[in-house]
Formats: sequence, structure tokens, C-alpha cells
Amino acid sequence: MDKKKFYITTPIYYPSDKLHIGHTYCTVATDAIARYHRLRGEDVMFLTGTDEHGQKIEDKAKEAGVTPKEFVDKIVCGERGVLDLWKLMNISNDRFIRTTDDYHVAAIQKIFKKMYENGDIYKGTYKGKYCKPCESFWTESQLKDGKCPDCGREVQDAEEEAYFFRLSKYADKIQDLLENTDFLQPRSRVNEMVNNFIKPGLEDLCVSRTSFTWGVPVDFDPGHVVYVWVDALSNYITALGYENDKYDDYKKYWPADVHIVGKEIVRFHSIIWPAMLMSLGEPLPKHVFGHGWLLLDGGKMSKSKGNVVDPYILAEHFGVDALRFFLMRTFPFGSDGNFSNELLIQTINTDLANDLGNLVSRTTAMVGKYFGGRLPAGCGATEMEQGAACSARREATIPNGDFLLDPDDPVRYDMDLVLKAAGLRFDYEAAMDAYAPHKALEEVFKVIQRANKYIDENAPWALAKDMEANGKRLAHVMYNLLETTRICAILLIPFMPESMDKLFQQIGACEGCRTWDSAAQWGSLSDTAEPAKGENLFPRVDMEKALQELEEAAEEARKASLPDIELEPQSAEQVDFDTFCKSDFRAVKVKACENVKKSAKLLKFTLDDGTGVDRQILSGIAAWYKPEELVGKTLLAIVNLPPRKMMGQESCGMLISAVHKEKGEEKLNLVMLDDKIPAGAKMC
Ligand code: ME8
Repeated sequence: MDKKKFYITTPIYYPSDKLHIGHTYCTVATDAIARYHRLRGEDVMFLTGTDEHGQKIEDKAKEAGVTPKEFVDKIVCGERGVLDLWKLMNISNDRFIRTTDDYHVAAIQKIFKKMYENGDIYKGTYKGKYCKPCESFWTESQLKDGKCPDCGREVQDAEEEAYFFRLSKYADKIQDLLENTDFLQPRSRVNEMVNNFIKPGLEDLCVSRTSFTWGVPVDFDPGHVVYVWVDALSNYITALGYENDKYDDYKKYWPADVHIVGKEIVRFHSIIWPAMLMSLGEPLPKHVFGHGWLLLDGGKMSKSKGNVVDPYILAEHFGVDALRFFLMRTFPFGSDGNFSNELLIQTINTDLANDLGNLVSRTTAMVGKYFGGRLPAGCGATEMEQGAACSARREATIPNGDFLLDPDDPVRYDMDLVLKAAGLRFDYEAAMDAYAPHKALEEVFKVIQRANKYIDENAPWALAKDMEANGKRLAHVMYNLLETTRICAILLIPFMPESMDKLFQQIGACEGCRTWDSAAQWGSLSDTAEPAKGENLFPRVDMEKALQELEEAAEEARKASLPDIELEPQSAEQVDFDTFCKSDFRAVKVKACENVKKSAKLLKFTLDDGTGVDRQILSGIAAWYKPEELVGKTLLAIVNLPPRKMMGQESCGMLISAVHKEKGEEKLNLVMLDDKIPAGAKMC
């Protein structure tokens, strides 16, 4: 039987700056959903990539003194660039598209021409407002307080000959799509789109520009480049081979099952993109899911605001899986969430170190201690448990666990645990299918917490005191704990793939009992499993120490990103020649140099200035020079400044230095002259 297909995408990223934790959030979420579908045995196509054209990139490249392609290459393929980040974060994309790839560029030209030839693109004059950072056109009525409604920044007037796409023609169809189907999720985003964009009247969209060149050229009208969003949105089909020979999967995977996108680009994906596809006569994606933003201090992260969080630092510090888990567990996927390092550390400590980590280490340690690392045969699932597990499955909810058992009968605890663990996959599945990974994780952790409680209820250490009487019961308790852990670990694979591999080894789970099917089959683990206590998968984090280390790492990264050399801007104020000539610059030779007592900054120089009388100058350069290294040097001094006192000593003149900043740090170098210049020689 053919496997079910599942095509999922992330937005393709602007490589205008390095990616931050907000971008990582979106890609990790998509990766977790893609892995979930693979776990279920589906044939998954997961696409991500980079959106490399547009004026913003052209401007940034100019600023950096490189070509736009060189600029994006560095951010995409360079050290700690986009590709490196996705590798580090264990992103399992099947394909990566760059909109500068030749096959994509050629396909965009064909797509544009197709819409032109079918009458949906026509030539006109564009008059309106343009937000450069967002690369978005706006009409006057769409502006918010005269500013870009997306980012709140200033917009510019723009007028030029341009091509337009007949978006207005599709308004009714799009409204119907949004209001009467489950195309756009979460549902709360529908009203926003309909009320803000469709009801005020959907205007035709300007889809070409002539004021810059870094884009896909319109092949039948040189001078025009295709609007970057038409170029970018089409990546979802060109990456499958639409209008190109590079790939041949369009028939297989299109329409996409879901485009995962951030809330500010829902407009492009739920209005413009379906209209383009309607114009091309192609099927629409099944869903667009608009997730929320990770906020920092209540605002969106952005490089221009300087409030970004570096995913490299966090992953290197806490581990990739802990970071992936935190992002998915903490923030409800459709809403905004406030990021903080404290929250990250708390989540690691509570969920991973305490709840999951402890469950695994306590259980494996006890099997080692009480059974020498191998459970006795026959300790596995009972018939009653298996029957109950089946009913948990059938009803897809957990019955209340009152089995008419004596309240003191410990089997009550078994039944409650078994039902919760065996029913877990169904609640998890419902949450994952509703794009609510946070909810799926909440369900898993309820069961992990239940298992920890089960340890306390059964007090294995008390049972172990009389192995003859209680050995069988104790083995069964251990089995139930391992089996619950196994089920939870399967469902955690999409979120923490590497750690779960290690965890399976620790609990002695064979390949066959790590599968999706076995996550709903209580009793899959062999009753003679051989768990082995291994490395601590999720060590507890010392909050105070970690916060300080993070601060230091962020400071280091900040410094590393500073320009190598920073110079004082040249003075705009002019000095007339006669005034300049009044300054008397002379070569001076250092006869002696010492630190000034009680001053960390000052050095005292005794200088030969050619007059035969020693000159004393004090200079605040002790941070850069040791006195002894300057003796004998020929320096430059201005000698006709009025004498002044510093720390009670007289200074007659000033030594000339060159100053600049290197990686944000002040640097100073004395101007040193050729030693063959005699003391007292005048500079002119
Ligand atoms: O929008 N929290 O690219 P992009 C959550 N090239 N998500 C965030 C975020 C934050 N703080 N900051 C950014 C683009 N994102 C286009 C996409 S698709 C055909 C073209 C998300 O690099 C943002 O919401 O600016 C978006 O979904 C994604 O990162 C890429 O943003």
C-alpha cells in the first residue's frame, strides 16, 4: 500500500542578518511535526530554505561592500550561518531551496509569464507606500498611524511603472476559503485577515519593481524585477519541480499539507498565495498555520532593535534537545510567548531533570540494584492490564480507573498508570494533528508525573526489604515503570531525537518497541529487558551560574560581531591655516619615564626637546605602555600648550597619539618618529 504523503514547509528565511531564536522556534516546530509524521510511517517531504532577493539585501550588500550574492552566500553557507544552524538543531529537512538557485529563477519567470498571459498580470503605474524592511507595499488606508501596519516603521512614497496582479478578482473566492473551510489555522487568524484586508477591499497587487535590480528579471520586460513575495511564495512549488526539471515531485507532494508561518506573514500565505495558485490553475495547500512570536521584554525580536537571542549560545550551553524541547513545551504554538533564560532553565530543571531524568535514572538504578540489571521472566503485562489498555485505546480517553478494587489493593495503581500510558498516544495524536505540540507534550508529561507518583505509591525500597515475599511484585512495578517510560520516549522522539535514542538504550528497549504502533501497545517491552543506568541525559542546571555564563557568552558574541576597526568620524569643522600654524609640534626624545604615584593612568616623561633644558610632560597612557619600553624613543609633542598641573605635577605640552577602537575596545598608539630625526626638529 502506498504510504500517506505529507508535505510540510517553513517560511524561507531572509538572509539579511544571522538567524535568531524566533526563526529557530519556527523551524524546530516544523521539524517536530515532520518527524511526528515520519514516526507514523508517512512519506514526508519537509522543505525549508532562504529567500534571497529584494531591495533590503541589495542595500545591505552595498553597505558591506560586496555583491548581493556574496552577501547572502556568507549568511546562508558561511560559518554559523543558516545551514550550520539547521545542522546543529538537528533539522531533518528533505530539501533546501535558495531563491537564487538557477532552476527557481527560471521557474519564476515562467510563472510570471503564465499569469501575464492569462490576463491576471497587467502593466500600470504604482503609487503608494513602501516599507523597505518588510518589502511590503501598502495603500494609504492600510497604514497604521501613517506607518507600516506590520512593523510600525516609516514608509516611503513610491511611484513607478509596474506590473500588477489582479488580486481583487479573487477577493470573494479567498473570503470563502478563509471563512468556510479550515484552510487557515488557528481559526482566530481568519477574522483578522477578513476584517483587515478583504472587507476594506482587496486591491490589485504591485508585482514588479524597477528601482533596484536584485531580483528575478521579468524576461519579457527588461528593467523590471519580480516582486520578492511572488518569487518567495512560489518556492513551495518550484522546490518540487514546478516549471523546472531539477525535481520531479510536484505531482507526488502537491498540494502541501501545511505551510507553517509566523503570524505577520499569514497575509501573504492566506490571501496572495492562494490567489496566485488560483490564477495558475493549481490546487491550494490544505492548511496554513500561523504561529505566534517569541517576544523579548514584550517586543518582537529583531536585529534592528538589538534584542535578539543567539540560538548557538543556548544550544551549546544547554544541549540541542533541551532547547528544542523548551521551545515546544513552553509556548502555545498559535500564541505569542515571552522568552527568557530563566524560563528555559526552569523548564529544563522541572521537566527534563526532575520529571523525566529522575524517572529514568531511578528506575534503571533500581533494576540494577534489586535485580542485577535484568528483570525476571513473567513480570510483564498482566491480562487485566492488557485488556484495560485496549479499552483505553478504543475509547481514546482514559476511563476513571475505578475497578471495584479494594482501595488498598496496589493493583489500583497499576491500572491507573497503564490506562494513562496506553491512552496517551491518542491524546498526543489529537494534539499534534491540531498543530498543538505544546499540548501533546503536556499530555506526555502528565504521564511522566503519574509514573513518578507510582514509584512513591509502591515504595520499591520497602518492597525490596523482603524479596522473597515481594520480589515478584517489585519486578512488576519496575516493568510498569520501564514500559511507561518507553511509551513516553516514543512520543518524545520528534522533539528530542538524539536523547530518546540514548534513553531507549538505557531502558533496554529494542528497535521493534520504539515504533509508533508499539506506543499504543501496552506490554511491548520484553519482560526480561536489560536496562542499564547510563549517563545523566538531562543534568540539573545551576540557575545563577548558568545565567552568568550566558551573559558572558552573549557579551563575547556581541564583541565578536563588532567591527574590527572603528574610527572617529572626521571633524566637519574647519581650522584656518594661520591658527593651525600656531601649534608648535616638535620631535622629542624620551630620557626617562615613570608611573605617577597614586595614578593608574598617568606616565611622567622627562624629554629632550632640543633646547638643552629637560621638558616634563604627563600623559594618560599608562593603560597602553610600560614606562621602561618608552625610554630612548623619539615621539611627537605639541610644546606650546600652557603648562597645567596633574596630580600636583606640572605638564608642559602633550604627546601625540593615534586612537581607534578595535572590536569595541579603545586602542592607543603613541606617534613614534624615526630615531634619526634630532630632538627639537619642528614638524611642518
Ligand atoms: O518572513 N518569533 O522571512 P524572515 C517567532 N522571507 N517567529 C519569528 C520571530 C520571532 N521572534 N522572528 C521571526 C520571511 N520569526 C520571508 C518568508 S516564505 C515564502 C517567505 C519567523 O526571515 C517569522 O514569523 O523574516 C517568519 O515566519 C520566519 O521567522 C521567517 O522570517
